[in-house]
Amino acid sequence: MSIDAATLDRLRAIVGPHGYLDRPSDVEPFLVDHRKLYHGATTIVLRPDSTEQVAAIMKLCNEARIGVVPVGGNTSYCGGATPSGDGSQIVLSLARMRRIRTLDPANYTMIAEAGCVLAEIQAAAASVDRLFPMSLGSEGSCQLGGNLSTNAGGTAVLRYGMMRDLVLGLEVVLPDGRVLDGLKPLRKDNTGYDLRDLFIGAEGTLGIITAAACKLFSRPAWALTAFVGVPDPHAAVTLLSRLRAFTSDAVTTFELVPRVALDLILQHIPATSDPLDRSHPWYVLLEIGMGRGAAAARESIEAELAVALEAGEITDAALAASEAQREMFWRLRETIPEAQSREGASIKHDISVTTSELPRFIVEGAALVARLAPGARLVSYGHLGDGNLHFNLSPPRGGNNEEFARLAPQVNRAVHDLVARYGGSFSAEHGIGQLKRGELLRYKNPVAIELMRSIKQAVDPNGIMNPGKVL
Ligand code: S2G
Ligand code: ZN
Repeated sequence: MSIDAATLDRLRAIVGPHGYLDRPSDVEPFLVDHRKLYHGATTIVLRPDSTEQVAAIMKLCNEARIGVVPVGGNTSYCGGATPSGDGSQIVLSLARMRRIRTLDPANYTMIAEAGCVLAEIQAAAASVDRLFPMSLGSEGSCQLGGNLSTNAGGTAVLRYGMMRDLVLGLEVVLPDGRVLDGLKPLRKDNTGYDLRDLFIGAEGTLGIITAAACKLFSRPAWALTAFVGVPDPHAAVTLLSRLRAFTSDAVTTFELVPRVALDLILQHIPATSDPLDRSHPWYVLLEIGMGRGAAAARESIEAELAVALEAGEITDAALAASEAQREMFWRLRETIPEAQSREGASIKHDISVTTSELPRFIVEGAALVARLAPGARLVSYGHLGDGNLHFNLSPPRGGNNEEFARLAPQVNRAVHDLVARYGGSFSAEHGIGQLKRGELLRYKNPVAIELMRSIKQAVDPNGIMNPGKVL
């Protein structure tokens, strides 16, 4: 069911000759998701360069009942920005809306448009000696609008929170074309329901985020970055508490890395090496950042790590002595997804439980997957400080990829059921998209589902916003 020619002409007229793609080769990249799980179809990718153009597009599509699939950098993990296969939907890319509208260092805020690549946002903040702390592997291509629509996490959540915590206000185009201007960069504005939070994490199913008032933070004058060996996740949790207490919560990053992940990286990622001279079962990449006034703290933190060594919480430690070494430590964490995909198929889980329960979950989860996928390698890594693990499996060494991948539904169900028994979440940071709609119905509180459905009906009564995603 394709879109009629007259409507397509009206859509092209709204954005102008540079504002759309309709040659198959130009459209192709928008039809497949980051993990290549889904392949859709569309006649046209619209690339508006203003909120007014987005509003006119939405008004027209709402009247014509045409589904609209918003897309940013297309780096999501759940197929949230891929159109259906029947060609009935249009794709709306925010990529041309990439202005930094205001920078206000004294107010520690900036207003930026949805198409800004995350790295551009970070650079704009740095240009006025401020920090926009969202940091994740895809920061060179993911866009602010997509980060907001998926409530992205990344590796600094422990100290600064997720996207939801980094934004003061949004500009959103509603399905009928009205513009919700909520861009006041105020930390305090208690005037009615918090409509901003409705759209953050909604994955484009309620409206199109076109700009955001972002919080900025002080840039740390120095960072202590360490890659430490730990005996087990329990010791890592104890170490985290020690360092949070010692630095009064200046721990920015605390990422758990199992030895099997390090082996995959050393095997698949060029120019990497093991920073420690012995092999350890588990590692933590940690980073602490402080200001000029706390320069002396660096030595006392290093002394505290020695105390942790005495206490058996760490078994060895490498402290970055240069920016190059710091980047090398980070590469050992950020390239895990790439190393895993080079190794073959992976059965993925993006789960969270309380940090205190996480070590016990890992032991129980490992026993579970050993039963269900004998010989598979458990690559359980990630944001320990957030209780968020990427509890991923790689095939047995030399195993058959297709045979292994066929185990995914059964393994996913068993792991998610275990997570539910721990009172955890089956999707900690990657959202629902189209991949996890079944899990949402299975695990989410039914009253929450009813309320989400009522909100969806109220805001998008014609169901044109990113159809088939989330609900
Ligand atoms: C991360 C990647 C997800 C995965 O923190 O690198 O979000 O399953 C992840 O590898
Ligand atoms: Zn992650």
